[in-house]
Amino acid sequence: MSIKRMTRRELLKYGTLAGGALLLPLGFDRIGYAEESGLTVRPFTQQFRKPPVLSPVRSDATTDYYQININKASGQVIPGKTTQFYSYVAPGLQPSIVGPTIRQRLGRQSVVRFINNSLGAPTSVHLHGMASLPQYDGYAEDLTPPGYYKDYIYPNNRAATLWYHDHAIHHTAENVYRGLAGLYIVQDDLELNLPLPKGEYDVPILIQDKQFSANGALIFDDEGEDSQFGDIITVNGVAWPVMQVEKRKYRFRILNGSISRSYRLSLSNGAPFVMIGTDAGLKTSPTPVNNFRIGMAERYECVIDFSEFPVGTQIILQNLSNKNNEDYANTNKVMRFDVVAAKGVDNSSIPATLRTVTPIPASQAVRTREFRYERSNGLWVINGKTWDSNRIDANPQYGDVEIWRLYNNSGGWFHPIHVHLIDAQLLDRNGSAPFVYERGWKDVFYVGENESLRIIGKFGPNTGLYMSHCHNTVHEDHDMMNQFQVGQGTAENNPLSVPAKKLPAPTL
Ligand SMILES: [Cu+2]
Repeated sequence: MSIKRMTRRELLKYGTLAGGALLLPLGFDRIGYAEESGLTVRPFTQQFRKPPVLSPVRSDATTDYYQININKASGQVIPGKTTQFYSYVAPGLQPSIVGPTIRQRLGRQSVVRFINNSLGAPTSVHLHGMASLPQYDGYAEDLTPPGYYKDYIYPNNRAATLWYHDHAIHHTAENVYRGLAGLYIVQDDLELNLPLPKGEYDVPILIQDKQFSANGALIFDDEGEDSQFGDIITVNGVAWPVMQVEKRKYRFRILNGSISRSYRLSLSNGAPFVMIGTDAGLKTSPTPVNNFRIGMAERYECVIDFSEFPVGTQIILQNLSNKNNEDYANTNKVMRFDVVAAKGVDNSSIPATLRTVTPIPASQAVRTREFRYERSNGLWVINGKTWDSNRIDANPQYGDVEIWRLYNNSGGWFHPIHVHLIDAQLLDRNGSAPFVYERGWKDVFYVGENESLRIIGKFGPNTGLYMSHCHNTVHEDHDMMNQFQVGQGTAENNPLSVPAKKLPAPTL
């Protein structure tokens, strides 16, 4: 821990003990790393950008083949500074702290070759939200060392906003933080035939908080395996960008790709978000809200209608913050929308019915399991246990519907819990109905302070071993992760059955 860091930690402690920010400089709740190191980063000075869409290397009747190199690289994340980061990058693309977006159609297969070229550390790639076979799910111990590659096969069996990110055992947080994350969007005919905003008006927003030293170096500091909070908010790899939006409707796919920070998003002019989707795709019907909470790895989709605002209006996407996040001077801001004239007529609309999400009644469950997420003796544990790849913590049979009760008895932390493989639904939180925007298919559930959630899901469509963990990836790494096995474990569904291969790779 650096002396600077200690200074900051002492300030945090002092601020808490003294009852708040009054002792700190005006307008500063806490001293962020940038301010402490003398780095000035002003919000809303950089242009918004979308990550580039990755083209396949080749395609055949059923499958699109992609190739992504995992490298160390550098580029501009904050104005005027060069930052070293990790990068998912492909030939012809500029290396970025956010990977390229893969866009796919339901039913087509993807083969994505991830090549660990020069990272200097082993990797594993998880496509979050995809029902991949265990050997392609990014199992934490299915590592690709430097000088190796692995071809991941994805069935594209759900139309949703997914993301691919590193999942290497004990190093997920740092690898994701340094840049190993990208969006993966699957669309089906049903969705494409809806009159929702499309094409350039369908925009991904990947939010991550980071911290930098004065020379622009990325600082990873998990505060003693607790959490990694940054004082600088990036969107698609750019600090506090400004996006020119036409006077019309936009669809946004919002992903919280942060390590430990959750957000409560709102618009500075009070305009609503019309919520249309959850982690695993469209909801049954749109619901307007003035703000919503998004935990790490959660995805929410919404439509914002800018047609009601005059050209020149500036609207800040704000973060109202949630409990147990470290707030700094500008972590209450995410990005800004500047309204410009529409280029044409907006023919898009938000239909009253998006798709059918049939609720699973609790009565369908064949059993209930309980998982307690706790801090114990300096470790993050589930039911008192840390990760052990030799232990199976639950063994639902193929097709079983189960209720999982997720407990967080602490007031000091929140835990967004991710269950691999399945999509599930939130039945209730502390006995109350879920928030309207959570009502749909999800794979991450925000287990807040002193909360008990009941989620319900059907185990399939694959058998084998899968992980479940807190998506505060610092917690996950140390070691709030366990695993379940659907049905029988076989040689075929073993997550270690298709190991990475040594380079050079044959032509894809
Ligand atoms: Cu956690």
